[in-house]
Amino acid sequence: MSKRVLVVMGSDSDFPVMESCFRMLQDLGLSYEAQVCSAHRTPDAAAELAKTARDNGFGVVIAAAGLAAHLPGVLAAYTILPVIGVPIRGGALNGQDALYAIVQMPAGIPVATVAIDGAANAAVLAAQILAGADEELAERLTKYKENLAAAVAARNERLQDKLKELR
Ligand code: RP5
Repeated sequence: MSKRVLVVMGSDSDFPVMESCFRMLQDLGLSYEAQVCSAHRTPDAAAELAKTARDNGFGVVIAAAGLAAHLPGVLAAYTILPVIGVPIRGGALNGQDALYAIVQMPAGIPVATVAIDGAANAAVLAAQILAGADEELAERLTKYKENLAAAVAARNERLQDKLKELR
């Protein structure tokens, strides 16, 4: 049994993007808890969540935020758990502000940053981290990657069929 995943979102307005993260966590058989908590609007609560995460049985933190997205970095400042940051698209800069805010962490406090709106990949990365101590999860991940490869093979076959029709 893997440790749980703590998912923290800067706002419930991040949910439409983060839905694919929750689905992927479920598909990979991981248990998770999710909270809305803001580095700017509720800084004390954010610190407390991160400080207590390890003792509460979490093995990885996923943090999603948009705009001046300091939430993942602030959580990372208060825990030794790996923190995965998800920059959320939006605002005048379309998520580039969130990407830079999350990825450009100072030495010693890393945040593993996925693509803008890369919510599903955050779940896969969390699973890959936890799979180091969970052989059943490692097998589920291996199967997941095999399915990805099979889907590419199927796409290639479809391409070859289309090319035959052109000739
Ligand atoms: C960030 O500001 C949140 O993560 C969200 O992406 C963005 C806007 O938040 P709301 O104004 O919708 O609450 O902190």
